[in-house]
Amino acid sequence: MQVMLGSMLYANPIKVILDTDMDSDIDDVAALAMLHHFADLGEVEILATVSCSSDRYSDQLVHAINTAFNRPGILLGAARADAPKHAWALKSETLLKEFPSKAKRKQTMPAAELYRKVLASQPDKSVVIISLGYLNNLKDLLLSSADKYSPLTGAELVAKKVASYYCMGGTYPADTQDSSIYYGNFRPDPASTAYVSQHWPTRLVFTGGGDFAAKLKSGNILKQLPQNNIVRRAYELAKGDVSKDWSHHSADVITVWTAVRGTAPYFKETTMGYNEIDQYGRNTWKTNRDQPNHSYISDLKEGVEPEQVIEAFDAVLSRLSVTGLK
Ligand SMILES: [Ca+2]
Repeated sequence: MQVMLGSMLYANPIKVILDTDMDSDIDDVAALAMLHHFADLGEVEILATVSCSSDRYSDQLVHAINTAFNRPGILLGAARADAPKHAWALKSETLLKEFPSKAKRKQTMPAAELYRKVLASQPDKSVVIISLGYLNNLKDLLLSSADKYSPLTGAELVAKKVASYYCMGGTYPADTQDSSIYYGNFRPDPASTAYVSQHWPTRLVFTGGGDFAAKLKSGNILKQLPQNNIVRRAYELAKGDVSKDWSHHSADVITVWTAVRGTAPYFKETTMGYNEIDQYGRNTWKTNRDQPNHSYISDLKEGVEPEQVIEAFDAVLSRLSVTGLK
């Protein structure tokens, strides 16, 4: 019933390509699962899923999650071997052992090539790109040349086919932390971060991490799901048994939510100014001039309490039990 209702409400699902560092943190798992749930509701069509991490399990785990949500055929893009990678809370190897994908993985393509193949096949100004990790693939895409898929350069192809790009990364109004920090989405590859930020030719909405994402902790509700749910298991492996608090920052969840459902009624979007990236990958939101395609989401609307947003996120996560079973 939900699916039918969703399909009726969303006659034109948003066409999404998701780019994720499925290597270190569990909010990527929740965010990809949320995107699948929105696809179940008819709100989005997932065109492709892309890994920006060189971690050996990253694209495999993306495929395993796609399979758990009954979409094993989604095209996969892989990062270059010299791409950044991290290890932290996400227990990829264990998850892949426990949730082996029965569906054979379609051949994984280099990310920039897959972007070109998919974008070239879509209507103009129709695709929303969501990145939840490093920006290496998107720099490669912008700098790509004409190929069998399109006579356009990467930048021209993006300008023609992409409607908006939602980028999880940075803290707002400025990242003032020490220059030696390597983690996060912007710091591991500062050159790609700066290039994409400066040269992206369509609307580019940044969504913030740091304190903003940390005050919107979601996921504790996953305890209510069956034990064979891959999202629940990812949180359990990272957080411990059910006596522990499983709530976790929602950085990537915020990006997927706002890219699909927009800012209303919870989030404030700041449009005046632009994001400047320094040599260490630190961002500063500058207001000495406006760059019309840049905006950021890193505040709640006046009067909105974090608990309201957490409740909305958890309501979606609690419904993942209808799919996502091994
Ligand atoms: Ca991420």
